[in-house]
Amino acid sequence: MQQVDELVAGLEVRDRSAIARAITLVESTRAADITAAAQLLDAISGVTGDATRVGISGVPGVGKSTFIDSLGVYLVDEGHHVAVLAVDPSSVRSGGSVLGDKTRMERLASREETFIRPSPNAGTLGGVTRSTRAAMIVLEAAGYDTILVETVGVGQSEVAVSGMVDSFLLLALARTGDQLQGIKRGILELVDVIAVNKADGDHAAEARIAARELSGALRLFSYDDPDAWKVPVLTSSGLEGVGIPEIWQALRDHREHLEESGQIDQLRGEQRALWLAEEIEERLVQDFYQRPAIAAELPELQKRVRRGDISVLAAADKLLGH
Ligand SMILES: Nc1nc2c(ncn2[C@@H]2O[C@H](COP(=O)(O)OP(=O)(O)OP(=O)(O)O)[C@@H](O)[C@H]2O)c(=O)[nH]1
Ligand SMILES: [Mg+2]
Repeated sequence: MQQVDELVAGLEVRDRSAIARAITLVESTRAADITAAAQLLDAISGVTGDATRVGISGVPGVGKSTFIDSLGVYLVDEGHHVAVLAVDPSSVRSGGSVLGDKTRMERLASREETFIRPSPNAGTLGGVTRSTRAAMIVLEAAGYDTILVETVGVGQSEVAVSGMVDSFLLLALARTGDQLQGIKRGILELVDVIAVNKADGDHAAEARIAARELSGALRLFSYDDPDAWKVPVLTSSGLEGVGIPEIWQALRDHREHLEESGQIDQLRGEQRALWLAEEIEERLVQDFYQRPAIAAELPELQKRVRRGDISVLAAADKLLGH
C-alpha cells in the first residue's frame, strides 16, 4: 500500500510529519485505518523493540514534567534520541490533556532530537493506553532509543503504564508524613526505582533523610529471593538537575538486571499478550457502539434506565441481543 510505504520511508529518516501521520494512523479505530495500521506495524516490527522504555509517575505536582525536562536534556546531551509520551486519565473525562505539556519541558522541546506528545484523548483509559502503545512502536521505528512515559499517580493509569515499560520510576516527596503511607502499597509493587524529588534548597536535607528512611522501610519488606531486584531510593531535583545521572544509572542497572535474568523477553512477551487482550476489548466496544441498531435504540433505553422503567440488566440484554 502506497500510504504505508511512504510512512515507512518517512520514519526511516525521522521525518516529523511522517511520524505524526503514522501515530494518527495507528491510533485510529476506523475499520479502514486499522488495516493500514496493521500493515504499518508489521512493516516496522523488525526495527522496533530495542528502545529503553521508562514510566515516570508520582502525585500531581511532584515535578514529573520538570524532571523529564532535565532527564531528557541530559540524555540528548549523551547522544540519545528521546521521545516523551503521556498517559493522563483525566484527559478521558475532561477532553483536554494536562500532562506532557510542553511548557514544563521547554528546554527539551527546543531540542531537535526529541519528540514530545501529550496524552491522547481517546474516550477511555483503555483507548489512551492503546494509542500510547502504538505511538511507542512508531517512535522506536523512527529511531528514538529512549521512551519516557509520564503518568499521574492515581493508580489505574500506573498499572496501565507499567504494562508497557521496562522500568518504572516513582517520584515521591519528603514531608508526606509516614513515608510508606504516602506511597500506596499497590504502587510499590510496580516500582523499580524511587526518587525523593524537590531535593533542593531548604528541603535537600529533609529529602535525604526521607530517602534513607524509605530505603530502610523497603528492606523490611524482606526480599526472600536474593536475586530479586532491590528498589534503590535516591534523591533528585528536576529544577536544579540534581541526581539525574544517578537515577539514570539506577534505571540502566534495572534494565541490565532484566536482561541478565532473562526477564526482559518474558516481560515484553507478556506485555504483547496484554496488548492483544486490550486491543480486542477496545475494538469490541467500539464496534458495538458503532452499530446502527445500537445507535438507534440506545438513547431510548438510557432514558428508560434513568427513569427506572427497565432494569439495567434487561436493557443490557436487549442491546447485546442484537
Ligand atoms: N523546588 C522544586 N520545585 C519543583 C521541582 N520540580 C518541579 N517543581 C515545581 O513544582 C510544580 C509542578 O511541577 P511539574 O513538573 O509541572 O509537576 P508534574 O508532576 O508534572 O505535575 P502534573 O503534570 O500536573 O501532575 C511547578 O511549580 C514546578 O516549578 C524541583 O525539583 N524543585
Ligand atoms: Mg506534568
